[in-house]
Amino acid sequence: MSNQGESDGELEARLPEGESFSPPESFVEQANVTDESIYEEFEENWPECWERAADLLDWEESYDQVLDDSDAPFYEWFADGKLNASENCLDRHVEDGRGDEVAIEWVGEPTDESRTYTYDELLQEVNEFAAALREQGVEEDDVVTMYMPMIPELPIAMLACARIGAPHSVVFAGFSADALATRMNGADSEHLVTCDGYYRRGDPLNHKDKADEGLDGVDHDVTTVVVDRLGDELDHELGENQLDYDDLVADHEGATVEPVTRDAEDMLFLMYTSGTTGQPKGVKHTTAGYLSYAAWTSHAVLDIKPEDNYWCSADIGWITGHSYIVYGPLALGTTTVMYEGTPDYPDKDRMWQIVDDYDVTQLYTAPTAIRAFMKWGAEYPQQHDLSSLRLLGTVGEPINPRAWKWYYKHIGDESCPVVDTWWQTETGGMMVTTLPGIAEMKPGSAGPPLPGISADVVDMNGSPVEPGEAGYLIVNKPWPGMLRTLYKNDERFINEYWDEYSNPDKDEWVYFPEDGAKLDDDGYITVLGRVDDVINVSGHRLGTMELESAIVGVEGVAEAAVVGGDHEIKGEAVYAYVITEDGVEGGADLREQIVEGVEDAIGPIARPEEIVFSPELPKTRSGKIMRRLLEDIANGDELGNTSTLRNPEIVDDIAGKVGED
Ligand code: 6R9
Repeated sequence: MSNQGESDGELEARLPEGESFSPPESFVEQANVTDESIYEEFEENWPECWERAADLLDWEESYDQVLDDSDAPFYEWFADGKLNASENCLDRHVEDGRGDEVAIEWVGEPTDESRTYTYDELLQEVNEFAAALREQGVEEDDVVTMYMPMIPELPIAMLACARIGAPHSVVFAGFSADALATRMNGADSEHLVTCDGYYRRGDPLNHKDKADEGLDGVDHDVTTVVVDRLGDELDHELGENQLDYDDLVADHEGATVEPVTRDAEDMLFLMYTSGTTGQPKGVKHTTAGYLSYAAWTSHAVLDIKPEDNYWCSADIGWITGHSYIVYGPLALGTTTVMYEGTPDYPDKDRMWQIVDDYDVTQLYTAPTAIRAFMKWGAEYPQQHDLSSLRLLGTVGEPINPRAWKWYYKHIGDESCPVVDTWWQTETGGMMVTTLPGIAEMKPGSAGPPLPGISADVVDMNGSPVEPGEAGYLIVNKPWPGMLRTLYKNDERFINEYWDEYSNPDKDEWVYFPEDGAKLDDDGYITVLGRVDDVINVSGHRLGTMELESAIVGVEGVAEAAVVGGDHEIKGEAVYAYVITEDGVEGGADLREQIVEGVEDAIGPIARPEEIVFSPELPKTRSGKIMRRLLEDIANGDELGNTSTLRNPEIVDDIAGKVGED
């Protein structure tokens, strides 16, 4: 790579803040989208412009109308069109004669383990598993839950569900047994696909026990399929109503299942995400709107072409993995790389080893990972040939300019555009980012809204703010990939996303993503972070209410307040302020129990960075906990005015305890 001797300090001096970068010529020459007039074209032609996305799919029957807004905000897209998502991701590529091209390159955590699935092979296994699910009694519209790590059977199961019209609900494998039970109960899901275990930093990790524990908390009967990922490394037993994946697939060897004809607006999947209250939200995505939007953004932003070796390093248990490991890339017929393990196993160059081995052309990852790479040092990427890379992307949280520039230089060799993509579980796909073949890139600022997306930054009353001023991000026109509702909870759907800025009397509907943002003079949006009680830890959304209720559930805890504090690698980390019950000592034992309580309720990602015991929490006279103050304390910031507090004396006391343990 060039400029190897340059230190980060020198790089920063050369690339000062506020500077912008032009898309590299070599990239522009071959980009999928290069004509700037696309913005105008979409605006003038809205909503018909979205036919461009729909045209990326194969339809069994064409739709009558692009957008039906007669029952806003319950919008319908491409209504009355008919299609199948699995057919779009598999069969049509095989029919095009591309069956022997690679669909999935799976890289196991052990360095000697990998699997390659061509489109032919993937279609075959999806067919066999679809037949097995049917035989298990899975019917169209039954929700099938998947509680699986990054193994090929996860996308296979998702596509098998899509094939038979059964919506899936994937629960991140790192989530706890309780989290699994809550989601299965919430979705009335009677079917589960899980596995015995998987590798984490060289050790086999038992997953089946956690799944079984979760099943104990499910209030209805469930049939379970268990994938044997670890073989002899880990023994597991099958209980009642539990079947082995390999046996099932072998029983259906050679089976074919006709893809079920789905209506455009039929549910493709549910994905639970943390919200302001303790109960996670079941975000509902549909077949045509979601799939066309995932495919369109994969084409326009990730620049995916069939011959690419594209790699998104997210976990399929999150929306990023759904849209940009599975549905978008496979709909476009490319090769999608899937990695089981962590970036530092067996060593801190594993990611770059994979890029090198598989000639990865695009890499889509998270700022938290980039900050870790930065900390480990440029010598790790420098050990490998990364010249196959053509585009880099980030998602999940704001990226600081320093991390952006490091990524651009040390991974992209200053010859790959970096797309900083803002979007959410609810939006289905990317919303705000530069088009890599067109726009200038500004480190730290995601970019303008994509063509056809109408976003703005407003104040509390909904009036646009001046450039440079902080406000709230809003989206004031619908888009195909948007969530349709929260599962069986239309009322909460309206409350959570539409109440704040809409004007129902005038039939004006404004979507509120609950993020703060600012605009610059060129219309670029810098996303500042969540404005609700959600913490973004390593790009993962955690509700403070969920965390607090887990902590209060620990014996000896009377009250708890949780806030997000700045963290060098994770972006934000969990800070918990805890009041113990009378007579209970806040010490190492209780700390351990709290950590355990949080891991049991949510999962290890929610583990508190710091637990501070205090006799009281700072409260306003009306009794509200002053979270902002607790955030300042966590960050070691200067504390603002405390005169509105009922108990100002407590503040110094708490501040003195941070960093004590
Ligand atoms: C895709 C995904 C959504 C929240 C979102 C925002 C934050 C995502 C971002 C970003 C700044 C970016 N977020 N991308 N913030 N810049 N490029 O992450 O979905 O897990 O639902 O999280 O993540 O706060 O509201 P999800």
